[in-house]
Amino acid sequence: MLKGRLEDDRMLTGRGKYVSDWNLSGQTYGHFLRSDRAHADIVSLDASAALSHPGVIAVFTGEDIRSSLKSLPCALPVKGRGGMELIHPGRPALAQGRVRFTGEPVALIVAESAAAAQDAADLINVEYRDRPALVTTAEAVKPGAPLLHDSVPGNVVLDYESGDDAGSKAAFAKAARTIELEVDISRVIGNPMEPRACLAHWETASEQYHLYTCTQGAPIMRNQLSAVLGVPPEKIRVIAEEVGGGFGVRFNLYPEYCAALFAARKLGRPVKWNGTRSEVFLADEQARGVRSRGALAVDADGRILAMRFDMLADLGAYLAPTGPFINTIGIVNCLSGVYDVPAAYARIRLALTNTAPMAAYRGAGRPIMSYALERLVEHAAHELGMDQAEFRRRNFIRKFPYKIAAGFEYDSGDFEGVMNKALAAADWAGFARRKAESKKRGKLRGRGMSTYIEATGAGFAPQDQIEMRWSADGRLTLYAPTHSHGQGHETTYAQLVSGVLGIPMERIGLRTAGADFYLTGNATGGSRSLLAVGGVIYLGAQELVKKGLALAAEELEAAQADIEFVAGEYRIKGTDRRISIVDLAKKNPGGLDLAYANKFGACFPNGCHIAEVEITPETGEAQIVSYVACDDAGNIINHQIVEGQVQGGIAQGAGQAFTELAVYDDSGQLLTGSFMDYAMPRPGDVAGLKLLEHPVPTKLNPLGAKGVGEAGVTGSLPALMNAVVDALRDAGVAHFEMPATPRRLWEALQAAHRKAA
Ligand code: MCN
Repeated sequence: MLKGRLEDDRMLTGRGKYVSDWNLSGQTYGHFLRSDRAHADIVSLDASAALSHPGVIAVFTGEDIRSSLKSLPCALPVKGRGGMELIHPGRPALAQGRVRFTGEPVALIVAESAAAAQDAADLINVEYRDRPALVTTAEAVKPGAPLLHDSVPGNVVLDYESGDDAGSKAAFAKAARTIELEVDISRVIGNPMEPRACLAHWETASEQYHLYTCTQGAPIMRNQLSAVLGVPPEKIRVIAEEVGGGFGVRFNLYPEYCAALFAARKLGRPVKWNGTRSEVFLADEQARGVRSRGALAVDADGRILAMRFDMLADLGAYLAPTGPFINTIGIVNCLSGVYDVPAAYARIRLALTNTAPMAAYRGAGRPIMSYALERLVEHAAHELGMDQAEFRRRNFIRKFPYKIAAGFEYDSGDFEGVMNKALAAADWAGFARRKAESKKRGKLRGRGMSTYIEATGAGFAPQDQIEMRWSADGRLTLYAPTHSHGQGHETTYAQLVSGVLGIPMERIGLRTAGADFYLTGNATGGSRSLLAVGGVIYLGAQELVKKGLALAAEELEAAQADIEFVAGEYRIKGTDRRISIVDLAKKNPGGLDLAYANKFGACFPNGCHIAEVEITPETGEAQIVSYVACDDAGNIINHQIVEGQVQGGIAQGAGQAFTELAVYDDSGQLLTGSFMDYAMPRPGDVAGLKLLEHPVPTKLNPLGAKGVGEAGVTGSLPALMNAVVDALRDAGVAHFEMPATPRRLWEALQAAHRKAA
């Protein structure tokens, strides 16, 4: 077994190729002029001074692209309440007549150098007529609120519902107790290490668009670009090697890419654009931003009879391609969590505001559900005077398959087994003692749990295509649609293939987004890469062995039935005559290459996370003092990578719980537009994690694996905030919303103190 990952050496020694490392001959440089206001009409735009600036080649505006580029796409495979269709108001690559969020691209300046393009942007004179900005969903849905788009009445693009409305209402009517909790799932900014960038190129000979960019997967982005550019996806290549983080915000295409491709074709020269960190803050997709009112109906024995959620989701100023999906199906695919509750119902209104468009961020909807539900469940246990673990135990699903009210079917799980392991590791029974000990040191100690579940895997494309190709020196290259942006696919895919073909992992490479090959399938997202594409690769490798049998039979001059494949070699049974698969591939150039496709759908990883935090009342500082996560990710292929994924996910949950928050002021200016104001989690914030595995293999894919890339966030967000709320409860704080920054904690404690006095 390798130490570390195959890709580590390349990345750690600076040999990784990121977007800004690509250069094409004759390339130009782009810079985007962005709206400096949240909502305004564009009265006029004068680019003449910019055009005469030295080095400037062209300036493109919304009017220039109007007849050539279509709207960025967005669709939803389901309808809303009463058959309501999603209203897609359209989104131009460059603003047309009106700007709707601070940071929206207004013009693309193309010059011989990046500096010249940037300087010229200052010379463009845009006259705006301001309109009132709607910054919160509460304002946006108020009757009589001004409209962001004339085509969207009430600023609501979809009024969605899922589950059993009538059944849950009936159950509430006969419940012994009903318990409610309203929570705010705060708005966050993804912030991958590599800011967005692209190199756009029109290849005249092949009549193809080439887009070098940071992507989570070429096929999806190609399809989305096809809708904007009006050419078939086959005429587009999305090219990437290293991608410096994705976290969901590198899944979709962006307006800048469309404008750059338009300019490259128009000018007959490649256009390179390197975004800045400020542009990440302003114009990357943001996420979460959902207010949820939840209610549980409980019988006299503490059994949950029904649950209802009423959510209001912020989709920003325009629909990001996957924004509505994430805020509907992405939320309800685990409606009712790990609990046996047939009568569950959710209504979700998708509203527009004058803020950056919203879509996926690690978890893509599931952390919204897990946060709304697991905060509610823990609150209910407290209200009922029951131990949180006992309340959950009483309500766990125990029989599989289990169909939830939203229509999705959980295939497997052992929720009680998972929780028992976590309880033991967290020394659940010893909490009172630890709390008393903290109190002696003047600290408030709180404990929180979550028993989360999430859906991983479905994907939009009907199949995932892969290829395997041998080179003359006997190396094998895998081609896959899912792009790795930190998850270590090169290593785990190689592990799978090495296991079947018996060749060293180091002799297996991975390519996922190139100009010289074309695969259809799904991008990396929904933690599906291993279970779905890994599953296809695993079966593909077995197909390859079968394919080689015929060649081996010829080579060894034996009947296929007499040949066995063992440890990378075709052997005539009972003799010493053999040929390795590598030698066979070398002798038959192209003969052992393979194209294969298949699809494996959603399955449901789950886990129990238990957090303990200590708060220092004098300063409001909160610290995680104990964290146990027991996760069921089915069969694990690479334990080290999985541990890293869970750890990273927990760190992202901690970021949102304790430090991160995207804040717009009343006029729609982003106040948290840099790392000075937007605090990312730091390594020490999540030290000393105890990570446990409780694999319950799924039968839904050949690996028995469930996804894990997002599980850490889905579990940690509610567990951490439940712990914070628990610590505050003793100090008389009745309600507290994320993030638990020192200042917010201190203010909440002071307010409670004053109230008590
Ligand atoms: N794995 C495994 N055994 C399992 C499950 C997974 O060995 N039972 C391994 C896989 O082979 C893979 C890794 O764990 O190397 C994650 O696999 P998987 O759960 O399939 O998730 P994906 O690879 O599809 O990654 C997607 C997920 C998402 S959606 C986001 S967002 C995310 C994330 O993963 N963004 C990340 N993890 C990230 N990690 C880094 N470093 N950077 C990001 O941007």
